[in-house]
Amino acid sequence: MKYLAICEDDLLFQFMRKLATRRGEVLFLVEEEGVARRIRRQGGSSQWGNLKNQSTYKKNHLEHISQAILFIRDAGLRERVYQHLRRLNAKLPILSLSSEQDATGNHKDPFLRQLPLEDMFHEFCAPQLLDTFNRQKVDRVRSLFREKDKIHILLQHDPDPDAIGSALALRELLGRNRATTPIVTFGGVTRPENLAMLRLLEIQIDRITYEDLHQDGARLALVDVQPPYFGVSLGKVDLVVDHHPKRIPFTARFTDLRPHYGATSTIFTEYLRAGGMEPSQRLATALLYGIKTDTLFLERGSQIADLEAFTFLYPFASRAMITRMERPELPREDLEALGRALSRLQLDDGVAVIHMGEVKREDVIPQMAEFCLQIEGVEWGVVSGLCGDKVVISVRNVGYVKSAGDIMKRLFDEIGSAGGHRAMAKAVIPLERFKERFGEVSEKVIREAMVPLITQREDGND
Ligand SMILES: [Mn+2]
Repeated sequence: MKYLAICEDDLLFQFMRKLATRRGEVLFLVEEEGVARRIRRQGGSSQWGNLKNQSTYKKNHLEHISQAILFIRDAGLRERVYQHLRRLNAKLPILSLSSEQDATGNHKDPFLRQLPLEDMFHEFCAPQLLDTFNRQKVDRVRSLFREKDKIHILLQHDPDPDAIGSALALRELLGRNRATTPIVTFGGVTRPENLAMLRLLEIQIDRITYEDLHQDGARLALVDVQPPYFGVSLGKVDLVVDHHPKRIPFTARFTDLRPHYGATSTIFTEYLRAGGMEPSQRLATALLYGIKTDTLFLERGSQIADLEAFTFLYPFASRAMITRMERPELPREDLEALGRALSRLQLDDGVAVIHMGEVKREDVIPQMAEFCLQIEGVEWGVVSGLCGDKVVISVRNVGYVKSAGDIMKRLFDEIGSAGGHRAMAKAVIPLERFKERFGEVSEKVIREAMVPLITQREDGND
């Protein structure tokens, strides 16, 4: 291989040093004699000449060159050099580094590759910068507390997997245990998936009262939440790590807010990596589940950072446990209601519609909609139920059909809140408003409203 490198100074030489100082491998063609000499002094081979003149290229016997690399900042000059090279050899492979996107004109040239410098930065420098940044954060977090301090890790009122995973990670990062660093909340975990998470991963969350927050000089750390959320003064706060935007000002000794991240667990995963720590299966599972639920499986507001954290955690985590968290046990009464509904289930064009009547727990409804997809011949599951004075409707489909979110928005957005995406959607409508529009809440009404929209062919004017 023989490379020709055309550039304005010796920066490219520094980048390619290892390759460039191997005898005869790379010839640097530059405009100034001084630069050419500098490259030669450092062990490279170089020529110099006016880059604008065709004769410069002829003189240097470029017919033996197998590839060319251009690093020329001036767009006009870059274009001219490119044209000269093409004239010499129509199929010479050329790599052009440049500071702009789409820099070397608009060539449909299969033998030209353009690489913007910002891509190089993104790929190679940005991760290093982030890692040292995280390393510094970890150092700071560890310096916040003294060994004898008790630390309360305070979560929101109904802690979710992202908060729980983050709390575990913080404890791990500090090398502490439950006795010295309990995870606390003023409320309690209610969602069945989250309760399953606590049970399966053997995580304890203690209920605390406002008065006990700083008992015996206990320190206070908040993850996945910020002090103003609580609506009362929390006293001195040592640490806040969160991915929600800062809407109301607050003070804490250490703050790391990254509103462009999909999950706080992503921040803690980066901390662990920067600290050179390999997560245990328990911790990796908790963090992975935190990222998964907060980003709706990396779909909602997720970032490359979330994806990278997810990829890092995946081999350490237990997939079986996550599956068990996602399919928690159901209340018997609700299952019985489902059984009755299933016994009279009728399918229209692959659409299963079930109205469960009053349900004990709202989350049973989406779980049932999910379950419908496992019934032979079902492509759409529509399940509704009454929760207090709200009508809740959940829709799931197999994914390669119409968008569930669009249909729900069209039908229910005016009278309640409705939305979702292609394969999963939800509507919550005040009972009164539902009755005003549809008369009553029944399987028949929901079927008649939804099935035509689902089964109607897309004819272009839709
Ligand atoms: Mn979160």
